Amino acid sequence: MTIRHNRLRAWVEEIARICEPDRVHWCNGSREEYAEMIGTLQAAGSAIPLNPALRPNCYLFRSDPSDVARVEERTFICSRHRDDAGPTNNWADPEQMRRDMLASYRGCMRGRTLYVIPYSMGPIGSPIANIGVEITDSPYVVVNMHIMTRVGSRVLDQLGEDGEFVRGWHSVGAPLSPGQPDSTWPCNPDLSKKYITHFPETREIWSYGSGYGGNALLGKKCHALRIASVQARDEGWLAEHMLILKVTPPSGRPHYIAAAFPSACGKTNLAMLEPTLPGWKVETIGDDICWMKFGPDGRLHAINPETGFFGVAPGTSMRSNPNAMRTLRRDCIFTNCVLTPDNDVWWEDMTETPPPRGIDWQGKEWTPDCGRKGAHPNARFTAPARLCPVIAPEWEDPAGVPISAILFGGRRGAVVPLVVEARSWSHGVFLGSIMGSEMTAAAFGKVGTLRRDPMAMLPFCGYHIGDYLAHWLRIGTRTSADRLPRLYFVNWFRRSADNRFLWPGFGDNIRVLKWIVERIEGRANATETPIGRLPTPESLDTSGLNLPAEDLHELLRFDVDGWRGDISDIEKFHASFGDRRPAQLREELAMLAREIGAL
Ligand code: OXD
Ligand code: MN
Repeated sequence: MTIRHNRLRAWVEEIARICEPDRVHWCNGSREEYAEMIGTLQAAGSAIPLNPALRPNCYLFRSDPSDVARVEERTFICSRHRDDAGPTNNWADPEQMRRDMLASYRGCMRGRTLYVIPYSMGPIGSPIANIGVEITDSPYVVVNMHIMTRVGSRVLDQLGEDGEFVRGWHSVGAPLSPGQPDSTWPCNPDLSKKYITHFPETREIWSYGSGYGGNALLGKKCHALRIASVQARDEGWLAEHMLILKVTPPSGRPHYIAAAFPSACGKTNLAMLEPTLPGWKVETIGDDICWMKFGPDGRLHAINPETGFFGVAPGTSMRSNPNAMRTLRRDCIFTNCVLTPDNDVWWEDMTETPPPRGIDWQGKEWTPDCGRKGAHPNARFTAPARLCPVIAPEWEDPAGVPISAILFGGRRGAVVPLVVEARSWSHGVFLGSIMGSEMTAAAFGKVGTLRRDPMAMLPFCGYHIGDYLAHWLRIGTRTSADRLPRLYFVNWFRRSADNRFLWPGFGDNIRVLKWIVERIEGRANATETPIGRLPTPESLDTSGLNLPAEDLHELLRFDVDGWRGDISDIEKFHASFGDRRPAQLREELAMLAREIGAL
């Protein structure tokens, strides 16, 4: 392959000099390359082929037990000034970090191949898309990037001789000495040696020691969120942790909705929802990341920068997400799932009856009653988006889709009602800034405690969170109010006094989408409250649900005592932004506090 881009070629040569790989391979993105790479992984014992009669062209991988998820404590934003990383990121001095990481990178690819992956986030040539190049020594990363992004020669053509690109440098950090047998999941098992580092000013990502998910597939969280959020701030657009869906009412006029939820709150399920209301249709544009730019019509137009779904497997079932299950029938990669006796995959809650036995994610014999989970809670599928039976035909439209509404959601057992409409853009930004989730797994804090997660960007915003919210407020001044998406706060997880979920969720979330669409079209009623506009009970379609009136009342109740209890926590959280706390958010909070007598 001739590389016409001199800066790119020189960068790859420099990295090869430091990492000392045995070979360099430029990825062309072809199907043959994918097959060849899978062949290599199979020969190494890393890729376990699944039963071709049940799941053709699908493979299972098992990670090292030390390398199973994103590592937030080892994720760094190395901006020149500490203040630019803000209170929600780990900052490290860029020069010191470069020195430390260079010491790790020296010779780290010995015995391995260095792969160069040119990729496009977004349809190639779209004015909303952006190009990156990832260097990696992991063929597992290559095959996953093939599914998750647009890879190869087409991207190099688009880059031309001098195009700009985000530089991603990844190594699993496990050099091989001559004759040393490789492990099936090479990585550096020592957490203190893992680094997921971002240099926002120079648009660089340096990742070392982990081969898992967002740590290693650099197009996703590192590029499309942390680096892109900085590009978006500088250039006046939005790079967000949001799904994008298309909802079509019986009348036939579709709306496009984006929605931010923290990790593991059901974004993929909502993106592929199977509506329970007759005549309503939901199609998917994306399930995790949304880039939005103003179009010539003054509206925000969104693309899904990815081409695949890297979804959490446990909990995915024909009940929770039938369209995901249908997507997973062929050409997929599974990581850390159970291998069943008939060479298929399984995970907790996939079926009511588990397989009688299997091999668990650690490669050990497993039975449902052995006391251990078979799949790791963060087991994943990597699935091509084009295989989703409800992918919208326009999902790759380079112009993007015009967004009518943006939802902010979290997992709150109390306080936050089922749905509330913001009064204005700045009020909506306020609601987005206070969203959060009660922890269900100990991964990011104590179970049951509330982790505030503004716009679901807490682990993904590449700069100061106060500046990020100020950027959102500024976006609201860039066009006329009627061109901006309407903003909503949603909560599927509200519980009763006896701890039942009050809302059925899943396919019945269409009822909330219906109310939102009818609000946008000026056809649904709402009641003004200090936290925004709540549906009147009759305006929410609960037909056929058998939802007790008390439950509906509770779901749509403005819980004044609950909100009073939240005020000081919100104040503390916003105060942590220091002098970068936007004045408008201070005013929104003061107004809420005044109205509910919490001052
Ligand atoms: C993800 C996440 O993997 O948000 O999408 O953690
Ligand atoms: Mn995510």
